[in-house]
Amino acid sequence: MAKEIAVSGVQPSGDIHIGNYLGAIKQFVELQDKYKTFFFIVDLHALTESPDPKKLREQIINLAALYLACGLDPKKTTLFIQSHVPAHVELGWILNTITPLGELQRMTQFKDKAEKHGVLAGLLNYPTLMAADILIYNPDVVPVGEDQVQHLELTRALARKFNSQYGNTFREPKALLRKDVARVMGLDDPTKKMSKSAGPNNYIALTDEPDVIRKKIKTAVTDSGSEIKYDPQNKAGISNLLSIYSAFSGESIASLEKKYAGKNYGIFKSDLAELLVQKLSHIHEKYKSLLKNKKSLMKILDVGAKSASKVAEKTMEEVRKKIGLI
Ligand code: AQP
Repeated sequence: MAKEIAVSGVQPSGDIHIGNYLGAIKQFVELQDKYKTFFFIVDLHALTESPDPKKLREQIINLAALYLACGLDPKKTTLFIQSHVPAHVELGWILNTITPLGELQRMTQFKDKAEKHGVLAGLLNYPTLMAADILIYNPDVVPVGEDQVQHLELTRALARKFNSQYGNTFREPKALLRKDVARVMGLDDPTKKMSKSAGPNNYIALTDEPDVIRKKIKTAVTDSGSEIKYDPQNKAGISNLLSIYSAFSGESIASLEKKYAGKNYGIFKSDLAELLVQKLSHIHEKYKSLLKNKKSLMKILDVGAKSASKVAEKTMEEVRKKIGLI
């Protein structure tokens, strides 16, 4: 039987953090053995945040190295840069023509980011390009963090609409969420999700040096109490740190609560920092070594783009026929 298909990506829009890792990249690595996988560097989406061109180029290569350092294997997965498969943009445009404006305007990410960057058409149309990124590979599942579920719902709605207007073409892919940590919260504001664009004190980057990790965990916001207890409503900060601890150690939250009963925040935070230093050091070392050979990274991405293009072109042939372009 043919393997099911999984598709997803990460934007090269800044330091990749433990939220991106736990919500997305860790799942990518787990899925590459079971599924036929397409994972990419979402560079066209990163343009919606007006990046410095030189920095963007660097972040694209850095993300490629990080994907590999986290355990993605180009022999098992198709790894590529979104803009190297131009069919994504063509399908994105076609999907724009069946997307109600109101649907785009009500997206939470658009509303949040429009406040920061002003109302740019690219920000508004982000979800239709994302729908194209996904549907062009006709996947069964899309591993994402919880923040992307709304966009995935729109993707499913667009697949349905296209199918009913032009005949059955796309599958409706399901979001694949991690049950334990679908949403990692910001260290400096645990009421909002951890985010690259929220500034370095908000997140632990996968490439942070040990002392930076220790300092960030030490200064992470906690509530005024002293009990190490999971209670996201009343103790958002400590609950977030417990979730992170549990995700990286594999220990349940209940057993961590027991382990730290009667101990203070300082001891808990110091143990968490050492855990993160230890778990991330392997990724960081591998990342630094991979970056020494950028040519070889680009080669992997080129091979990936060629292989992704074949699948994407096949879908586009069918789409062009269905809508009357050919
Ligand atoms: N805080 C989070 N918790 C769990 N998962 C998260 N993801 C992002 N933040 C968290 C997941 O990471 C994947 C890649 O995200 P992205 O780079 O495409 O963009 P994003 O969701 O907008 O991530 P950021 O970090 O907030 O970036 P900026 O600040 O540039 O917008 C997605 O699967 C996402 O769910």
